[in-house]
Amino acid sequence: MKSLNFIGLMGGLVLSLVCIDQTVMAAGKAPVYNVIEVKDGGSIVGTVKLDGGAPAAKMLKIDKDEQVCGHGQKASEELVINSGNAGIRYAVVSLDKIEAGKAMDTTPVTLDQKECVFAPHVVAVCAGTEVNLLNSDNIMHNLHSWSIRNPAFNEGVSGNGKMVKKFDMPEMVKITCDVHKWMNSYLVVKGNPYFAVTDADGKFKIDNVPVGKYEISVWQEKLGKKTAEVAVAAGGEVVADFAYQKK
Ligand SMILES: [Cu+2]
Repeated sequence: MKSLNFIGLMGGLVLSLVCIDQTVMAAGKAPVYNVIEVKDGGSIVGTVKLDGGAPAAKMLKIDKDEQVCGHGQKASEELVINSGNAGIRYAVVSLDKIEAGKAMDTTPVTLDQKECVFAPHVVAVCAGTEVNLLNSDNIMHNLHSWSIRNPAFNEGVSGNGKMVKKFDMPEMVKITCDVHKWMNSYLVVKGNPYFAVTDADGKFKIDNVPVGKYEISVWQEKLGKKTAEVAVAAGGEVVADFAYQKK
């Protein structure tokens, strides 16, 4: 019986490994993207809002390195709502299925750790971009990337130090500081250049889109994903607004 149990266990393990492998493979199925000259492309603009009133910001308890991080509490940036127009900041709007268009912009970007907060809270880049990971504080921070398709790292970064990492694979990467448990951010790596992170008014613009119909998606870390259809006309500007409902 023992050996049968053992065989059963091994079989289960093999099955689990196969399942994990298939999950990774499925996640790795990014559409191929071809760079073409975009003639008379159009733009997509819009606002991402929260209907039903803004909830009070979640407060983060600061209980370490208070001389740098501040005393008491900080407002979480997991859901930042503009009190004027209900716009949501740090939502990522993208055309994930587009197969051809403008060139990828791989200009390096910066993700800072400042006063014990990641700044900005959400960064979106094209695959192949180098990210300058700064520590602008004079205390030790850590950079822990919860990545699967890109090489994961979990390294300390000394006060006023810097680390450079390149992200070659499309993936949503949560990045945390394991020294200060309230610190987190999202680095969104995309396989094409048609994306934008909403600004403080919840607004976005995606430009130089080839004429055609597309699926457009928005992702927000607390509210999830929404998808719509959009038709881009030559030289035109089409509006794609999104509204989440307050939970
Ligand atoms: Cu930290």
